[in-house]
Amino acid sequence: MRTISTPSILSTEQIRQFQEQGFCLAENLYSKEEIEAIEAFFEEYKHNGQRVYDREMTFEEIDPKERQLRAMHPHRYNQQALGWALQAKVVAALSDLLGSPPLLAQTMYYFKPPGARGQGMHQDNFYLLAAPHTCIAAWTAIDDAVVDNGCLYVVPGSHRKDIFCPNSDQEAWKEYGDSHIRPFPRDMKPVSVEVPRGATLFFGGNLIHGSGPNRTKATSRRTFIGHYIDEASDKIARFYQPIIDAKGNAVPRVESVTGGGPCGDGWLGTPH
Ligand SMILES: O=C(O)CCC(=O)C(=O)O
Repeated sequence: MRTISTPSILSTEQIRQFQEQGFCLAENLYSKEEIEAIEAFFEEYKHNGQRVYDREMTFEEIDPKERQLRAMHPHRYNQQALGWALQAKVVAALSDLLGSPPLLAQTMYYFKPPGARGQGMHQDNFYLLAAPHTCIAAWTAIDDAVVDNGCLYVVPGSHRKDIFCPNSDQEAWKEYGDSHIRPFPRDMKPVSVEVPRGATLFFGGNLIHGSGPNRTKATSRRTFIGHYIDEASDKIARFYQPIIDAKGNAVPRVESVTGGGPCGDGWLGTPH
């Protein structure tokens, strides 16, 4: 990743935090009206099935017992969802962090209702296999994401490490989303990152992260997520094709590689 000298929307402090710790928070990139529209769109989908989509959209029940649901790649099936992923201020913030306009690889929407399990700790580029640079996430809270309803946990500074998670020390990592009490390697200190409704957390594809369970009785923790790659990328796992540029056009020059798959799959805090 390169960084431009004169950022267009983020502050130098936000960029410094991203470079040093692997993540930073930006408020008010999406307007109040946009957040309400995203919320209404996915609530309609949940209640009315696939009729709101132009074409059938994958809707994974990633943990049926605990109702941990996520919509996968809504941008491929609906223009509005594509527009939210390529919203101008989000693209500007990503450009500030990457040093060039981002390419879109994935969108997801997590419903995470009361009682849902968390997501086991992982590094996103384990799944995306973006090369030569790692990927980046824009994670926008639709509900205030706090410890009680299952906010993200990140290991600050771990973005500098190679991809090794969830490959190593599997039991410790995969249980994290469920219990928060499993032992971690000594130098790994996950911290909770609370994100208010409407704010966007950016984090690098090598940053170790996961999320806690939703322990509330009545509060969901819904999130709209985009994963992006650097303009210089020339490889990505097949699951993420087609790669889309900031104007919404497919970018055929990015080659598919075998392996990888849906982000976080198999590491959802449930014993396997
Ligand atoms: O929101 C969550 O619970 C997990 C999201 C995640 O792991 C990701 O966006 O890469």
